[in-house]
Amino acid sequence: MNAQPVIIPGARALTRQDLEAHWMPFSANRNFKNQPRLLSHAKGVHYWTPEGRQILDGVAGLWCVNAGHGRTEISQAVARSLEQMDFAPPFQMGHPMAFELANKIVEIAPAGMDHVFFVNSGSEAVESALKIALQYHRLRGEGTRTRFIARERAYHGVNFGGMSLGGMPPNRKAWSPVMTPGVDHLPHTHDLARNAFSRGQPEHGANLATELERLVTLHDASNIAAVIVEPVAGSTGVLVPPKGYLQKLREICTKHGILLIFDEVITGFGRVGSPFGAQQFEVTPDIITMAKGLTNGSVPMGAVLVRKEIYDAFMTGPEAAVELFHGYTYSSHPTACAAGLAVLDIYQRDGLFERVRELAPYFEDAVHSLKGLPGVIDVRNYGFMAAVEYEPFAGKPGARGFDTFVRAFEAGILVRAAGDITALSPSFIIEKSQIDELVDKLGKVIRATVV
Ligand code: PXG
Repeated sequence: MNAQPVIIPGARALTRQDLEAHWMPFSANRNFKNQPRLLSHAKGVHYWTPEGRQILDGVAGLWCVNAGHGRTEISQAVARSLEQMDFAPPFQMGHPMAFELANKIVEIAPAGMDHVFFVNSGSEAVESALKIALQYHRLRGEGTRTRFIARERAYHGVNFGGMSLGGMPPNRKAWSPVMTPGVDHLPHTHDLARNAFSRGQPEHGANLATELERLVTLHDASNIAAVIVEPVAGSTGVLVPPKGYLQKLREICTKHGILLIFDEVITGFGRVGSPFGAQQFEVTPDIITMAKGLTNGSVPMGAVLVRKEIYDAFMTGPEAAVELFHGYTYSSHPTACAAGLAVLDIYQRDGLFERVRELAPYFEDAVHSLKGLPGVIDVRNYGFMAAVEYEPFAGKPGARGFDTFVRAFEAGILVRAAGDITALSPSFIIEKSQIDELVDKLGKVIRATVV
């Protein structure tokens, strides 16, 4: 699995000019193009640069390559599927793999959540979930339920709905005038004063969920469609839910007829040790959004999983009428379905979600060994998610996190910067010795930081 890939001899190196046309997403374009960090091959838990330098992947690509890179079962399934049928129209037509994959997802889903709507990304999953929530209420004669409640420090993708629900200030700042109206934010749960260096779920903060009661009193439940949260907030630096917090949210939503949406784009497919965070935290939402690990990052795909009652509410009216005016050209694309089916097989056959549960305590001990290093103000973790938070450089928020990320790459490890936080989220096939290597190299980078 960790065999050296072939470095193509004589491959032309890209010049600065070659890098110009591609406007890179969520990237410091000029900084990158002046000092590029290119990847050309991947296998197992490693990437290689075009020059042949090996990089230990500490973030499963971008929280998505849960089963490790270069799985031939996936590439073969994708190749077969492309040969057999490159595309099938998803509207008013179907192909068997889409139904098979939906069934496979339902098999590992929380009980009672049994219908799947396919999309092509996490952002699209969120937009679709919001539309489904709005129309669900309308179909049941509760069309006044149009407001959404999200949370500070949330990330729900980049489209208009998800961006409006998100709680990342830079994302909100640029497009402030076009934010979806009728959105409120619960407080985030990050509490360094009381919870720093928590292992697993923090002790303090369940009461923050009762802020939802305040918003219900303010707006009246009859105006609120849904609450959306990531069970563990990922992009803003691994914010683990305090003990009892998600349960409280569920209770309040149920009491007021508000739908609870879990955005499991990161926490889905084993990252927290169960198929979904819903099972791990023993809280069943009404809707789950997913993407990333669904295809092991190999082919873009996302999905929305809903409770039976929600699907059933749509299955009324004339049988020949379209129930939900929503979908994408590439919803349930055969290539993505083939990848998804192969990936779910791997997760099951190799017991990869169980492996996360087994190795999580080892991973926890390893990351917490960074406590006490200069500038480290918190270490936190859950399942195969962890974060190390730093005292920011004076007057330069985010600079320390980015500097750590760049020097980590130079040291041979891929980590993710989220402000002044380093996030780790390895593939589930990582070995103990590789966890040691990852944390050891990160520790050396942290020690070498020049403040
Ligand atoms: N919801 C959640 C919870 C996510 O983490 C999205 C929605 C959007 O998914 P797409 O597929 O549209 O990107 C995400 C994506 C990071 C990082 O650095 C995380 C994501 C994307 C890019 C960077 O943590 N998560």
